[in-house]
Amino acid sequence: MGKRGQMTEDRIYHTPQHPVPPFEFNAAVVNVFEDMIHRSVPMYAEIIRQQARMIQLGYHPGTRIYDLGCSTGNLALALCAGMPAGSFEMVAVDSSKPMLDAFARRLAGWPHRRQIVLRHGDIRNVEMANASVVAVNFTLQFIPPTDRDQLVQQIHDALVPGGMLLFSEKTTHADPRFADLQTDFYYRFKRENGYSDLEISQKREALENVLIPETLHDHHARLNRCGFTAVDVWLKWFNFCAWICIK
Ligand code: GEK
Repeated sequence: MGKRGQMTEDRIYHTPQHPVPPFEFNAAVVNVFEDMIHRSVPMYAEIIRQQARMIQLGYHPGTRIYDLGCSTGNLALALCAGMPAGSFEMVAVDSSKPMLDAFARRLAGWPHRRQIVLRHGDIRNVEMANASVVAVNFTLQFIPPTDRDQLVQQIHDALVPGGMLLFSEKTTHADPRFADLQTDFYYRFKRENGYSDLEISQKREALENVLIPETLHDHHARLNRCGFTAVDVWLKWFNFCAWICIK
């Protein structure tokens, strides 16, 4: 990951917009993505760092790692930093071309670049097989809820026995007392990271009906329905949650 000091600052919602358009992963977002994700996702760097370690433990030579909704490749670059060139194969998928272009530019300097295939497309249509690890970080939340079961089933079916799904999401809570507390602490986090109330409220409006969070209960029920028998929350920060699931 690049140094945060060198990142372009996210000022997308800095000035009033009427109306606020629905959020998209376009070139303007990609340009500020590093800054945006670190200032908007609590524990993001920790999630990527520990996932890279879990992948080092769980990866079997001859199998593949998939990163679905890979954005600009932070997980892949953490793996490059931790695993020797030639020691793993990864397929990284994203539907945003500007994200993949940025990923390709970052990868160019690494000796690992030929073992990471960047695929432009919708993760609902990607053919997957022989996976020892599938990572889906903060991306299932952008898939229409009615399509989520089928995608998680495809992931399960693509994993080899004992394979891992590493999964992170923004969640919600069925009990409004906890839901409100989580939202309150999340907005405090964003304010502490320099976002104004205007930026917070315009981003919330932009994500309405675009990012659709589910409860932990919904996620666990789906993971079980799709055949994952071992599911553990390894990190939770209010409404942000990261799981490890084993086939
Ligand atoms: C990270 N995992 O840095 N098919 C493919 N890609 C999609 C789809 C789809 N249907 N929908 C959204 N995306 C990353 C962070 S960001 C999360 C993930 C965030 C892509 C979208 O283009 C974007 O790159 C990514 O999923 C979500 O660890 O920015 O909040």
